[in-house]
Amino acid sequence: MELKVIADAAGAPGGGCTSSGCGAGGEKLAHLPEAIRAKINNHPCFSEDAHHHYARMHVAVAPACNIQCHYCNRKYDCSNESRPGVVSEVLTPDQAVKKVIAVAAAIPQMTVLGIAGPGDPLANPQRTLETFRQLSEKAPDIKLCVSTNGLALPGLVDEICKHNIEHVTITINCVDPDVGAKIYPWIFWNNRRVTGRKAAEILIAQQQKGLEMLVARGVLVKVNSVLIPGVNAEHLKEVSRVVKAKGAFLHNVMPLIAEPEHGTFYGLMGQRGPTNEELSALQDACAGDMAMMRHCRQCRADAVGMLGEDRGDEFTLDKIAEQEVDYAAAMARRAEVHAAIEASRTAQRNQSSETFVSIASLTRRRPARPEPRPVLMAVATTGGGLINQHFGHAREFLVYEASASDVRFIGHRKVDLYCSGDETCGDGESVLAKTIRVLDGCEVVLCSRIGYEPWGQLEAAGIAPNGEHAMEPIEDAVAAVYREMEAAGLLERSGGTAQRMSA
Ligand code: CLF
Ligand code: SF4
Repeated sequence: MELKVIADAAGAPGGGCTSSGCGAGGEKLAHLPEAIRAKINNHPCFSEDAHHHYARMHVAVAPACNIQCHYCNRKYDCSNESRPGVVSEVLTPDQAVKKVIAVAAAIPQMTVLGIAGPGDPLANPQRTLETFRQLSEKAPDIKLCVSTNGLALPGLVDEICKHNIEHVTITINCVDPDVGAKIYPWIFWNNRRVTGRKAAEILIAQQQKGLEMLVARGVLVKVNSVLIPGVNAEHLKEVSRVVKAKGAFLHNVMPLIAEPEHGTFYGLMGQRGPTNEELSALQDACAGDMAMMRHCRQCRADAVGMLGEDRGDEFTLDKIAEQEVDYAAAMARRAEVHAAIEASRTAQRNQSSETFVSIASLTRRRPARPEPRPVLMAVATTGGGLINQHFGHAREFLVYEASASDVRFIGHRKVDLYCSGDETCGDGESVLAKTIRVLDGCEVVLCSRIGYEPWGQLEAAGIAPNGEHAMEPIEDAVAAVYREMEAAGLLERSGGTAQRMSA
């Protein structure tokens, strides 16, 4: 079991998929045909609601790539939808299958196995397809998912369908070769290197052909696009229009990650990534009636766990080497866990539908008054769709917008962890200050508990801490706080200046 180490010791593992997921919550999927709902109901990337309940994992079996993107340095892994970093272990298909079985038994809510790098999965077709082939036989209850830059896709569509892969992500950053020439310096095509505009032209044609072929075969396709300010920002609206017209199911616009220390072309030349506001505005502009993924965590090519968490260290090859899993027993246990999750989701949905009626009635109660203004609220959660995390333990916050008509998931904000336990809760003010900056624009933060010190600093920054809705469903709690704010007269529009709930 020799491991191929592709990272230097200083680097952190990296990688991720090229998928574009959907931001649709469970209640927003009702219009979809049953067959599609069944495909996405427990896929944490293709359904925003599912990501509160189900986990995914990646196996890094694909080291090579057939193109070069200006935002990628594979020493630091595929940054097209991952944090810059490195994968610590490149696995053989046999090793990957063993790892998947071990994770599936230990984390029954893991429903999807994705292959997403660290290079391009379809530039390593034997390794990728052999992994899928074995898993479709040995673990038929796991959904299979692959992401690709699309160059080799048309030639492999039949193989993909043969292995029962129902979810494919294509990273499409442009449909115009002149834009593409600024993103891709070269591709490897027909045994030679092609550069410049010609390279982009070939890549775009292959991506579009692959998209059409997959859609024709009923495979759900998500398109990922990396938002590169000044390069393809405006152009992504056209990308969204084109891929939607061709039948893509979801579009995931992700922010460029470019830092000099990653050694990428963009990182070294100082190309910046987008701000939260730029990303959000473009996602809104691309949305139309196409589902947008807003919950992508740009995860690593060897990520394990719920989106936003990484439990890969628990399942390194040395730790699982001696494990023998009875997968039939594991599958039965997994089915029980999934049934319990579904029962809980149904209960939450039923409760939420009452909540949304209630929110909608805000304006109807007093028709003479102007509609209350929307409010951004940050939420600390470990999953399950509940407010169940201590403020100081949160590595990220989900951000929701509450308005008179609904509660809408907007995205997530990553922060540094500053609290290492009850004894230290409240220490580490500089990280707390950073956290408060990250939450800029939010007026409320909902969590299960919060220490005295951060409470005071949040209030001083105009963000109201709220621990009164611990263990409640997120959207219900956000709606309840919104109603409280409305009742307290805090939601009136006053010349565009928002009144804050706290000082
Ligand atoms: Fe992986 Fe991608 Fe499949 Fe998901 S990730 S191959 S679709 S199972 Fe998901 Fe991660 Fe974002 Fe990708 S959060 S980087 S969208
Ligand atoms: Fe890197 Fe992925 Fe681009 Fe290949 S497709 S160069 S692995 S970002």
